[in-house]
Amino acid sequence: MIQNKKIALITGIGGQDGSYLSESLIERGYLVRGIVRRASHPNTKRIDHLLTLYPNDHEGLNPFTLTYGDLIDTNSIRLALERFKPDEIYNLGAQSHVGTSFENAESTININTLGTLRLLESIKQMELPCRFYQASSSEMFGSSLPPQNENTKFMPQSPYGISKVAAFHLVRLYREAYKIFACNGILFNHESPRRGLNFVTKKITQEIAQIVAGERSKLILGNLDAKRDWGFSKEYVEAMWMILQHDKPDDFVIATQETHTVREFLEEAFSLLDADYRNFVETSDRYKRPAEVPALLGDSTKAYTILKWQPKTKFKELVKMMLEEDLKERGFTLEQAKEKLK
Ligand code: NAP
Ligand code: G4F
Repeated sequence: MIQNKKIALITGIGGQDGSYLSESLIERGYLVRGIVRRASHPNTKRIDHLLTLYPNDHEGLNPFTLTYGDLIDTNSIRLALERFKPDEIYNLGAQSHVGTSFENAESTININTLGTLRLLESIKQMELPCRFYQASSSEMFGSSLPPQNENTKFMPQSPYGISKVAAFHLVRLYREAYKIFACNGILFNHESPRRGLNFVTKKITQEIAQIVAGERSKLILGNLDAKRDWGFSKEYVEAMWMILQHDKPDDFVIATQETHTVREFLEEAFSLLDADYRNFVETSDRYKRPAEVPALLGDSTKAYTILKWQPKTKFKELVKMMLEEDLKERGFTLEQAKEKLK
């Protein structure tokens, strides 16, 4: 805490959620500090507007400051904790792509599980009086039947899911054994115009915009029958903050309580352009996974009852928001795009 200003440290600050959470915490008067990995090509596109507003040339009361670090590098984590002495830590850094985790299982577990352990151990050893948020995931429920809530059994179906289950239990253990204020937010899928390009929602809306712009003719996808509970990232990061403001550390499911197939996402997106997705979409085994999570549908009654958190943006609005944004980037409105696909 500096002059009554809370300090929040975010790992994965350059990701989809990290960027929205930074904006939200700065608005609340926090001093936001972030860990980014050194990259050969800039990986800060989603937070460049904040870097422009708050140049990284001084620290003190600067609302936004970054440092290089890596969840696989214990020393870099210790250094960041010693330098910033955060009141709240949001551990959002992860190898977050489920499909990639089948090919990069070892690094996924190193970053997602051991990275969480490195943070918790550092907090414990340094006796840092901070609150800790862990980005747990509905992917942990795997093949457990919907609806899923805090009492549903974890049956993970990917190295990513397993990495997050192990991290979930580390958080629970450090809470119980060492009295660290550590919480899990079990978030169901959440999307936005800032979503990474190789997640299915963004892939669909971006590639439709490319079709409209004449840059491609087809969209190639994997399993169209998987069901997901898709919400809006900007609203989900508010839940992260609320979880850490609660009077006791606990775990919460965050979801819209609606589920749709990938096919329904396609139907909705193409119907906004008066088009039939079947004329533009092909499937390929290349995008299918060795094991799949068939259906996710969250029951977030606990978050609603205790935190009073509830989502505003539902499926249709989310699809429209993402599609309009991708079309806009290419200079098209929905009406102009409709004409192009006729
Ligand atoms: P994202 O856009 O993929 O962001 C992940 C961030 O983690 C990126 O900034 C990435 O940096 C960073 N990162 C990766 N490896 C790292 C390492 N070794 N050290 C430090 N940082 C590292 O993911 P997101 O959608 O914002 O999700 C945020 C968190 O919530 C993740 O932990 C994810 O697993 C979890 N989650 C997401 C969802 C969802 O639907 N979005 C649902 C449940 C849980 P680079 O740019 O350098 O790669
Ligand atoms: O968009 P996805 O890659 O998200 P997935 O696997 O559900 O994981 C996301 O949500 C988790 C929460 O449950 C997070 F923890 C995780 O970090 C990530 O944010 O895939 C959604 C569905 C899957 O069933 C996948 O098989 O879409 C299916 N799919 C079909 N074709 C595709 C594709 N997924 C991708 N990425 N690319 C395709 O071409």
